[in-house]
Amino acid sequence: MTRTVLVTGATAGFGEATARRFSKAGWNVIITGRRADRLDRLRQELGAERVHASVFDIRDAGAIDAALAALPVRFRGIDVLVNNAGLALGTAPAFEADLEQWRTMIDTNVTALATITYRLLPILIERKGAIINISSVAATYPYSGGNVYGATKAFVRQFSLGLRSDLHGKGVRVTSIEPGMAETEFTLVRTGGNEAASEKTYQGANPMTAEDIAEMLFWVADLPPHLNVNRLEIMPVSQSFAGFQIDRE
Ligand code: NDP
Ligand code: 8X3
Repeated sequence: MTRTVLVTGATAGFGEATARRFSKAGWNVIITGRRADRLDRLRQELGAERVHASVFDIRDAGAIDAALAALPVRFRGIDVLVNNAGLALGTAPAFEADLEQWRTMIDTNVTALATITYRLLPILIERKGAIINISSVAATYPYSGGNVYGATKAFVRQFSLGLRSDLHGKGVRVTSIEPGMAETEFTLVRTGGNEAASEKTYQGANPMTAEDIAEMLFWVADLPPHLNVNRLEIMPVSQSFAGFQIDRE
C-alpha cells in the first residue's frame, strides 16, 4: 500500500529535499508552505497524481484546519508528519533583539508545530504512523544571539520526547532531528535577505546539504516499525563545540 507523508515547509531547504526523497521512494507526498509558485513547480516536477500541494501560513490555525479538511481522499491517510517549517530571525543579543521577530519564531516553530501535530494525532494513531520533528543543535548548545531561536528548538526536542511518552503503546514513532549547520535559505531568512552574509556563513565550511538531512529523515521513517530513533543530532565534520565565555575584570 502506498504510504503518505506530509512535509511542512516544502518550498525550500530540508522540506523540499525531503519531499523529493519520499517521492523518489514512491510515497504520496503532501507539500505545504506559503510560496504557491514553488509548491506548484515541485508538484509538476514530482508528478501531480502523487503530490498534493497545500498553500497556507502555518501560523494560522484556521488555515491548517481548512487545508486538512480539503485534502483529497487519497491523501488523507497520513502515515508520517514531518514538522519542518520553521525559521530563525536575527542574531542580536536579547537586549537588542526585535520582539516581533521573537514572536514570529515562537508562533512558527512552537505554536504552529504543536497545532498541526495535535490535529493529525488521531490519524497518526489510527495508522500507527510517525512524527519527525526538526529541532536543532541550537536546542542543546546555547550561543550568543541564539536566545529565542534556541529556546523554540528546545521546545521541539522536549515536545518530541513528551509525545513519545504519551504515545506509549500506540505504535506511533516520534523523532527529534537536531541538525547543525546546513546550507539552505535558513541564513538568508535569518539575516533578512542578506546574500553576502549567507554566503559568508557557509563559505569554506563544507556544511551539510538539504539532501543529507532528507536522507536521514527518510531513513528514520523507513526503519522497521519496531524501531524508534528518539533523538538524532548531526553536524558537518567542520563544526564542533566551543568553550564557556568568561567576563574578566
Ligand atoms: P529554509 O528557509 O530553506 O526553509 C524553511 C521552510 O519553512 C520554507 O519552506 C518555508 O516556506 C517554511 N516556513 C517558514 N515559515 C513558514 C510559515 N509561517 N508558514 C508556512 N511555512 C513556513 O530553511 P531550512 O530548510 O534550513 O529549515 C527547515 C527547518 O530546519 C527549520 O525548522 C529550521 O529551524 C531547521 N534547521 C535548519 C538548520 C540549518 O542549518 N539550515 C539546522 C537545524 C535546524 P515559505 O517561506 O514558502 O512559507
Ligand atoms: C540552525 C543551526 O547553529 O545556526 O538550527 O542554530 S544554528
